[in-house]
Amino acid sequence: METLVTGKSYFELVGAIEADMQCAWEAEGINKVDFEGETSPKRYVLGMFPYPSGNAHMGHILVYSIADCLARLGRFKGMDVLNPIGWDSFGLPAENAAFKNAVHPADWTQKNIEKMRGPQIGRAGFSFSEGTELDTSSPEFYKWTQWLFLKLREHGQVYRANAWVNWDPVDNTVLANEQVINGKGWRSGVPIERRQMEQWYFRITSFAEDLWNGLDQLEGWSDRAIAAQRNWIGRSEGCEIEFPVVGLDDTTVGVFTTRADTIFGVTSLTLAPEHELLDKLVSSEMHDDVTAYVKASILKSEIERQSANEKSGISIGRVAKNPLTGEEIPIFVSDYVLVGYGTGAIMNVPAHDHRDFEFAKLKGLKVRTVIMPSSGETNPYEAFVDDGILVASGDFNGLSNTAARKKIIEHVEAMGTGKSVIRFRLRDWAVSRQRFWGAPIPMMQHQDGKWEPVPLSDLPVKLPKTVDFGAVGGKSPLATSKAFYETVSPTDGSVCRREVDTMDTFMCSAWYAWRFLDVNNDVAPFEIDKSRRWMPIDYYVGGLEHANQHLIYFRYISHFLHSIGCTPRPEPVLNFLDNGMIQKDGAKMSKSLGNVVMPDDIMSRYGADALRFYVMSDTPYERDREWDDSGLAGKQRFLSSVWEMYTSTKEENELRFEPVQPELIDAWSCSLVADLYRLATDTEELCEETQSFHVVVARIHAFSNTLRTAVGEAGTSQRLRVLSFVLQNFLKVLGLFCPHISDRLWRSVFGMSESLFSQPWIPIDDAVLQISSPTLSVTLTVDGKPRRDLTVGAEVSDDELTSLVSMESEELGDLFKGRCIIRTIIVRDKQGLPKLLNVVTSAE
Ligand code: ANZ
Repeated sequence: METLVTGKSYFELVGAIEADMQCAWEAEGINKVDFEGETSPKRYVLGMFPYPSGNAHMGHILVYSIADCLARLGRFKGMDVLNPIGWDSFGLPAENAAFKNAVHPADWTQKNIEKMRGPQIGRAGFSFSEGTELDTSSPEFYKWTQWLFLKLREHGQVYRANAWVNWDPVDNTVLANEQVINGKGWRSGVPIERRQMEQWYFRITSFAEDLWNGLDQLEGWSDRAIAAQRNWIGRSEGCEIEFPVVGLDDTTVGVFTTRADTIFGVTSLTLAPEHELLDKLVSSEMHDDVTAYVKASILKSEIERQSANEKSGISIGRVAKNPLTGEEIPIFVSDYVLVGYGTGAIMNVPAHDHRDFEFAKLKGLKVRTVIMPSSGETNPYEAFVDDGILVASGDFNGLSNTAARKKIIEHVEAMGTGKSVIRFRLRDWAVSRQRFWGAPIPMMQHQDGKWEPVPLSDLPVKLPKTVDFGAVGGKSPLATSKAFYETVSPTDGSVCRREVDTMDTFMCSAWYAWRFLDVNNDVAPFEIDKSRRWMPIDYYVGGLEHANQHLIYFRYISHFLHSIGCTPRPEPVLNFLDNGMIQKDGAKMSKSLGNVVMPDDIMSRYGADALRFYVMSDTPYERDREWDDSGLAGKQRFLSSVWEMYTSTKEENELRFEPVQPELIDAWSCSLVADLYRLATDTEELCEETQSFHVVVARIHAFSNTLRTAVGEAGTSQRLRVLSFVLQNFLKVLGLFCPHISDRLWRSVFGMSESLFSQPWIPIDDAVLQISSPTLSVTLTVDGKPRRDLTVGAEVSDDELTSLVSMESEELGDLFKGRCIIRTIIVRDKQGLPKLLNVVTSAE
């Protein structure tokens, strides 16, 4: 391995180089993690773990390339780095395959894991931490998923309720709200139906305020990721107001409104079809019609109901009283009012709400303007939804509507007929799934209906080997296994029936990050000390496509674990890197479109390094990008040229020096080394701070040109030492993206016995940077008159430049004596470099 195979090109050698290096890394254990280490800072990098479908795709390569770059950089910098991989291996495809091909989901899953671990993802040479792999469908993992269920229960986070649920008629299971996208199942893509069922729920809403406030701390998250979270949580400040029902003294209809300022414009109330008061309130004349209406609407999905072009609804034959005006208003039922939000009833203000306006048109209801636009003109054909001044609103006339909102809430509170409330769109998390391939819910039911938890000592509740996967009709296949569900209570020995539903598989990914810290722990899910040291995750990488749902659950579990002292911070992720999609012909790669480019095919043709370098180049990681074979070939040619440069430049032994900074004997040496240092410091900043990996790739290309020139110019043995130092260290930057070729050259060209990846980062000497940092001359003008030429670094920022000219400046302060600086203007040349700094002043 020490010597180079000469006479062969990089193209011929790449397969052997990559296989060889991967063997060496494994044998040398370079990806070990020091979990206990206390002296070095830690870095936890995590690429979202894959579902083992057996088909890795380019998205995986991108995600793990990003994670790998940050992990390797951390290791170079002496950090203890954790960069684990696992398998999100519960879920429906395994179960469907089991049904179709008569193979057990466990076997199907294991086969796929092997494929992905080996030729698909493994082949790419990512530096996954040794000994940290996990598999969520293994009893060693799901035992602790069950433990978490019981912990949540112990802390009042779990309850059972009979509620309206989203039913996926193809996957035959309930879905959580987050798993319904545009009215369709997130996996099956078919329209969701509504059913009423008994389910286990997690009280995620009890953390709604925390999850909302936590968003302010997520400085390392993209705006779009935060916006998606905000949208899910959906915080609204408003109030609940009680409307007395005429003729029923003891009954009021409570509505939730964010617009108390419009209360004088209310012309009707509307209940959701599932509203609990409906039966009591409906008049006998309207009973049959209302029942028929309710029946039809509850089958529709929420999205269908909310997005229907035509509003529908009928009167329930009952009247309520506006608590502020005493006016009597009719009550309706309509399916655009949702049962799970607010109180499930609304006050209609047609003049100021679009949906209410449409509804009023449909029902011939009054439209009463109570907010006047500043133009003083109202449009009778649409609702006016902006701010304005109150009219027709009694004592509140003349107030701005925002001021009136506060006053009216105070007023209804004082009357005892309402209160201000904060409402969230977020609903509790329905976690029961009527499926086999998930973690069994560790609960059992007594014959009298009471539920009892499985004791911790009896975990895991294991999935049985044999069940009837063909069982349908909304029941879990576990209901066909007597051996599974028949049990006895550990408390009183009576016959019980185990819960046959399994947990939503999002539960596994909601806590897997902690298990990676301690995968072999068989007495606890993880040691709290490890969580204290390693959480939060420093860089979490993954696509946002389905991650929104995952991130809500992940954050919830993290907040919960924090509340019981198991993790150091409520928020689990410091920097979240949501990568864009790799597309082909403008569309997402998918089997049905026949445009899939398989990573394993590509790697066997071009090598892993070229593929990894390619997916990180040209486009910022967060943007979607178009797959281009020629770009990939270009990257391989580049690596080949680097290979040629290193292997054919000099006799091997002429470059074999220790990687310590040699004496910088002349300007040539100084400038070459300074260029390397600039590359190194910029690489750190570009990877860690701004995650501009594509810029680093461009810098690597540029630097290789600098190197090529230097190779031609170096002559003396002293310069050769400098060159060798730079060539060696450049491999560390290249190695973040292309580890195989880099380590191969490191060992073979320079005769190193230890891996490149066990070396420290480039030893930057600031003095060298300063001596040879390129400078610029910028002319300072004060009120149009040229005053000085300032010498500044070429990469000076606007802020740095303007901060040079302050009254306090020792050097320049005199120029501004008795004057005030009003403005500074920077004029740049065509290349964008600063040329003039104009300062405008006025007398003090
Ligand atoms: C009267 C009103 C007047 C309203 C007006 C709006 C404008 P966000 O901001 O999303 O929280 N609403 C309340 N509960 C509802 C339910 N269960 N289903 C459908 N709509 C419901 O929206 C709050 C507003 O949505 C509430 O304020 C209510 O309509 C409606 F000029 O009350 B509003």
